[in-house]
Amino acid sequence: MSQEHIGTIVSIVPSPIWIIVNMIICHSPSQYVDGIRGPILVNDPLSPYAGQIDGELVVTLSDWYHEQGASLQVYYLSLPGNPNALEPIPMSALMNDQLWPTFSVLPNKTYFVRVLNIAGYAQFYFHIDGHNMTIIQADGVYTDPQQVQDLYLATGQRYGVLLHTLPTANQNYAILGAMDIAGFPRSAPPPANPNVTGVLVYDPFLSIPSTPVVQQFSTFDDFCLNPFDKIPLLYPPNKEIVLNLSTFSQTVPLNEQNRGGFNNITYITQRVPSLYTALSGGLYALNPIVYGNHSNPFVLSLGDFVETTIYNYDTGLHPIHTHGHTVQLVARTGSECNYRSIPMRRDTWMEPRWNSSDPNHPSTVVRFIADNPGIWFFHCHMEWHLVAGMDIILVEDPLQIQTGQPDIPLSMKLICLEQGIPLMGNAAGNWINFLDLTGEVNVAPMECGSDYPPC
Ligand SMILES: [Cu+2]
Repeated sequence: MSQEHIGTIVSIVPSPIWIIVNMIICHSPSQYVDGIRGPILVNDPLSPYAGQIDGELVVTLSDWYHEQGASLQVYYLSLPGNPNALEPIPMSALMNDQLWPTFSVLPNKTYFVRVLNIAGYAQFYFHIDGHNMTIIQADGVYTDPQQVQDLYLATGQRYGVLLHTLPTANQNYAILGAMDIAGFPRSAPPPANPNVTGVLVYDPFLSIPSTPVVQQFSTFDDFCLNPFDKIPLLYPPNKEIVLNLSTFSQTVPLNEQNRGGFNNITYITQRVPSLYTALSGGLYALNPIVYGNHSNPFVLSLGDFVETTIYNYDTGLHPIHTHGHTVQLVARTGSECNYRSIPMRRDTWMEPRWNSSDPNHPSTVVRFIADNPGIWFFHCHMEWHLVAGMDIILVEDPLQIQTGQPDIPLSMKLICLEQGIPLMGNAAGNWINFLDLTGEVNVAPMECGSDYPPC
């Protein structure tokens, strides 16, 4: 890839946030698992906890494969080659992209620890021997203090916790990041190294602790967290979106693929990016058909109170992530904190697993206000599921997008031109008759890795 995209990120969201940087996202999205990922830390001088913090630590948890993401994606999506749609299992857990990282601390201090799961596939438990933690932030949303023993982080989730160190420096302590291997396919071989250990160093001249054995992690239901700002439950919703999450097959001869999606629609990249369709569509931008059926678009009006219910028709784990919003965590099957008057908000939440013998499908319910015009990706945060099409787009107030962002940055135009991606038109690239979808992409192209041009 010879082009670069120069942009400016303006964030009013307090830390930690993170982004995935993909240089050639259309053809090799799985570069994410190759390591093109990392945290962006946003310091917040107005943090309600600012006066309590003596220092900061950043901990990333991730999974590492010994093959490149593009090859693994080809394997995963191939129905003939992978008939049971088994996700590639990572080889190793990493903490701050290494094994045995050290974190120096002083006794009797309070540290703000930002913990991020930037793995492509694995969920993680997080544990610090001999210490409790106090959650004060989830996905950038401040919470009331909630003391916990351990954390559970789905892919894409971030926590900010306060760690109060012990009064004396007579021992160093292990920090454990442990993959939730119960979430992996049962018939797949387990990871070679599912645990990674770091060290909370009180005194570098004292011994390094060994990897701890935790019989049972003690975690906290994030639907039971309390948002610091006490924003009440949005009521009543005037826009309902129901999404049935499932996996299925594309049975096109010689192009049979394992796919996933919502409402039996698998997301497929269209000829024209949806943002360009919205920008060039005039009033047609309000009509969902112009984005293409396989963009799985939902058009929202400014100010809509949106309720989204996601039913899990698959037996696997699915951490759902939305761009553009933090959503109110209204209900989750099995939670004791459903339909509270002041629900927690965050941008990534875990779907409950479905037991295939259960006629009822578990679900989550979230709400948000459509107050942020844009084309927002809403998807499972596991990279393999994302590339299999477990995604929709929220087309939020498209006429305001046209007003607020009337043009595309030059560097982005050059990237598209080099790849033959049109800058205007409906999903199929038609711009004279915006309602003519002849040519929209209804079949997921054969995956063939990172070769360019695509096969
Ligand atoms: Cu998923």
